[in-house]
Parts: sequence; C-alpha cells; structure tokens
Amino acid sequence: MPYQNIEFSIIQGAAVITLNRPDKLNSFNQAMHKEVRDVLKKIRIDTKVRCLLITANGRGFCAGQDLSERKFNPDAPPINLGESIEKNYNPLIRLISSLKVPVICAVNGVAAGAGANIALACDIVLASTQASFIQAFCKIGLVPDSGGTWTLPQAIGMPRAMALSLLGERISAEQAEQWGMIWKTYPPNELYDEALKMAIHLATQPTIGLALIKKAIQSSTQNSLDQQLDLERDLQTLAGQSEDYREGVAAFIEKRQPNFTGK
Ligand code: LHQ
Repeated sequence: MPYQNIEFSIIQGAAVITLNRPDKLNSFNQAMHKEVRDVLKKIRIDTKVRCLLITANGRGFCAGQDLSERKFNPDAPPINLGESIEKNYNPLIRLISSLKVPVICAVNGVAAGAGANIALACDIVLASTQASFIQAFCKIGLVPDSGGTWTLPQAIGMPRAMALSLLGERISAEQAEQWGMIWKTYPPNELYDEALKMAIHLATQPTIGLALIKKAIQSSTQNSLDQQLDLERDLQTLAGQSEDYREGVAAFIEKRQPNFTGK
C-alpha cells in the first residue's frame, strides 16, 4: 500500500519505516500518525518480520508534533491536547514498546519534542554524529510526552532528565552516547548502512529468545529482585522450548554457524 508520509519496506526480515516529511523535519501530523500506526499494526502480526528499523529522510529525524496543526484560532475553543495524546502519541509509543521484535531507531538528525521521545522508546538507538536531541516541550509551555518522563530518567538519571526537560537545551548525539541515553553514534554517511546491517543481523537471530529478553529487561523497572528472579525462571522455561535454542546448542557443539528460524 502506498503511503504519503512514510516509506515502508521489508529487507531480509527487517522492516524499515522511514518518516518522510523532510521539509517539516518529519514532524507528525494526523496523516503520518495514521500511517505509522497502520504499519506497526501490520508488523505486529507479520511473522516474517523479525526486526524493525525506524529512521527518517532529510536533515532531521523528527521535530515532534507538526505545530502548524496547532495554530491558535481565537474563535474556536482551546484544543484538548490530552485527546491528541490519547489518540495519537500514546498508541504510537505503546505499539512500539510492545512489539516483540527488536526495534532499532537510526536518528539521522535533530530529534525534538515527541520526536526525541519516540526515538527513546525504541530498543536500540543509533544516531548520526550530526544528530541532536531536544526536550523542546518546555519552550512552548508543555510537558514532555510520548513516554519521555519515563524513559529519560531511566536512561540518564533524574538530575539530567530534569535539567533537560526544564531547560529544553539541545544535546549532541555524542553527548547522548556518553550519557548512555543512546547506544552508538556513526558518521552521517554510515548511519543507515550500519543500522540496516544491525537490523538484518537481528532478523537472523533467535526471535523468541530476543522477545523474552525484551520482556525481562522491560519488566525489571517494576519488579523487585525476587520477582525478577521468578520472571527469569519463567521466561527461560519458554526460551528453552524454542527450536532456536536447540539449534543454538547443536550449532555450538557441531562447531558450525547456527541457522535460526525464529521458532
Ligand atoms: C516544523 C516543526 C514542527 C511544523 C520544524 N512543526 N513545522 C503532543 C501532543 C499535542 C500537542 C503538542 O505537542 C505534542 C508533542 C510535541 O512534540 S510538542 C513539541 C513540538 N516540537 C517543537 O516544539 C520543535 C519545533 N521545532 C524546532 O524547535 C526547530 O525546528 C528545531 C530545533 C527542531 C530545528 O531547528 P532548525 O534546524 O533551525 O530548523 P527550522 O526551525 O528552520 O525548521 C525547518 C523547517 O521545518 C521550517 O519550515 P520552513 O518552511 O520555515 O522551512 C520549520 O517551520 C519546520 N518545522 N519543526 N514541529
């Protein structure tokens, strides 16, 4: 199906979503939200997809909400932003974070407002050395959304999360890497190739095991050590029943490369 605001392809088991409104720094309007949601729902049930890569065209990654949709109209009642969050941003973040397959984000340029927090909702965040991150919300009187008040303190701790959110200062991708907010940076001309290579690699790995790893790591934020130990036991029980576990052990013993099928 052709899309107007994104590009979508599947390359060797890796789905690739490319935000494609470069003249607006890929900010989200209603139509783009709908297209991304639509694709994410398809990916969720497509067993051929074993990894997702999210990136964008042009010099920016995503400047958050398209503010031209939010122009103040003195004759109309104020827009209820909570409704927009409920309809668009929360489902988007829930869809991304509940995908079983690994989600890589390749941040090719500036990521501002919800754009920054959409990136942080992904499992592995890579960025161009020319990229930057801005919690821009405070500059227009808003609160960080798209999960940023949850992901950011977890990633970089309270003091940095608070200062970034209150000041709206731009931080470079290299700073974000040093702080542990993202995984790695690459020169701009290498980012996409490296991200795709990683996505295709993950698409050849034990997909059930990776899904269970995601569940374990995500659950750790709510669990005590005791609960987490129980969860690890239960997840390992499931992982041990996968065909890929058998294949992994067999390949090790036979000193050959494993051929994981994702089952
Ligand atoms: C844009 C945008 C944009 C439209 C650049 N919209 N056109 C959730 C729920 C409900 C409501 C509200 O919000 C949210 C979540 C949010 O995301 S709130 C935060 C919204 N985002 C921002 O406040 C960031 C606004 N953008 C910027 O501060 C700058 O554009 C950054 C720092 C991202 C980049 O600066 P520059 O590199 O200097 O680029 P630029 O400002 O010149 O932008 C390039 C073009 O993109 C320009 O259009 P033009 O026609 O003049 O070339 C901008 O108007 C357009 N653009 N962001 N969010």
